[in-house]
Amino acid sequence: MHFNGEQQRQSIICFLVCSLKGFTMGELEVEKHAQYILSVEKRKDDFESVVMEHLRMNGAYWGLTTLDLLGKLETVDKDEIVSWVMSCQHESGGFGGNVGHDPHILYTLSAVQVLALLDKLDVLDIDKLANYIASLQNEDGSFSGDMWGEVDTRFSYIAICCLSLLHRIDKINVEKAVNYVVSCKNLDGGFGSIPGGESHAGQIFCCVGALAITGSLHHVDKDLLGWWLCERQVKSGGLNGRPEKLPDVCYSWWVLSSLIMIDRVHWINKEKVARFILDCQDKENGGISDRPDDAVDVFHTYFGVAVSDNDFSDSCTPLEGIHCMAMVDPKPPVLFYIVMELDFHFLNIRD
Ligand code: 3PZ
Ligand code: ZN
Repeated sequence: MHFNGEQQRQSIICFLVCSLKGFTMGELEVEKHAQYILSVEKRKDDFESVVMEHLRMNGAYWGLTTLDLLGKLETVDKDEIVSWVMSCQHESGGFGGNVGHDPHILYTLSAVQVLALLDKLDVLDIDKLANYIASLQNEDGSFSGDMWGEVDTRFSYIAICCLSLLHRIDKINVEKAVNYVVSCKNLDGGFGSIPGGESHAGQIFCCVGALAITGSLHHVDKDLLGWWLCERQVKSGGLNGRPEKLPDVCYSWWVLSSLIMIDRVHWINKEKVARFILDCQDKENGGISDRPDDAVDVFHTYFGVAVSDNDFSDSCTPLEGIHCMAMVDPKPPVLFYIVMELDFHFLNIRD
């Protein structure tokens, strides 16, 4: 499906109006969640921060993206963040999770996302970074996470997403990359981490995302996969990642964004998902947990806010419309890219 500029603009306006409608419902504790994120950043040496020490780059991405979604990005010192991010870059071109840590593709994507979010991609030596990512592609098209070689379709998505943000997708063998992801497709319509690996919502998000970016969604059996994904919704309204598992806020994201990419998100009860997420808020101190009454963390706060932002849009369906433009020239307007990291970053509204 193709949309002209006007339809594209209308989808976006519709989407924005819907998001605002969601916020004026006054149920998502916008102020408190922003305060929570800012407080985590300040408490550098308590337990939570020590656990997160080795993945501070991911944490920075989750936290900053949440602040941006909540309209509070102005409260941070952008130059300080940029210089910290750059101090995590290794001579190979890849980024570590913190200063002095070994580079890994997991942290490299977060670093690129943070810089894109702050509109500072120009501080990067883009070709050096793109060459680092390309060096992680294996002969069979798969990607390793770092020089030690663990292979996983998550890394295929990360590599493809990163290179697409950097406009350097041509640095890898896209055809082989796509074929490898397709070789991880299962009979249930889902995808695993390696060929024959069990289907899992997080892994499905990565594989469908990689195929969406490369314009290869025709490899997905949309009805079969859509059915499997819809079955992830449990009685409480929350979504799980695999059959028989408990619901978890972060799976709302993996499942819903996968459904959006295959145009089947209307198959799910979005109001019930929203209700579940709202029930996971710490209404006193801010933050969102994996399920009601658990401890909050930055990761689930990010996914909870991201899904709320998109899915309070109840009867309105601009998301699918926007996704249909996935194959348009991938120049990310950062605003949309952060709202929905995968689906909107292809949009080119700069005419
Ligand atoms: C969490 N990681 O391996 S982790 C993560 N999980 O680095 C971050 N839902 O214990 C936070 N589970 C919390 N703040 C959890 C990121 C995991 C995902 C664990 C989790 C989430 C249920 C059990 C893997 C992108 C990047 C990484 C992941 C997924 C997607 C943990 C446990 C694991 C990890 C970190 C902390 C507090 C936060
Ligand atoms: Zn979770």
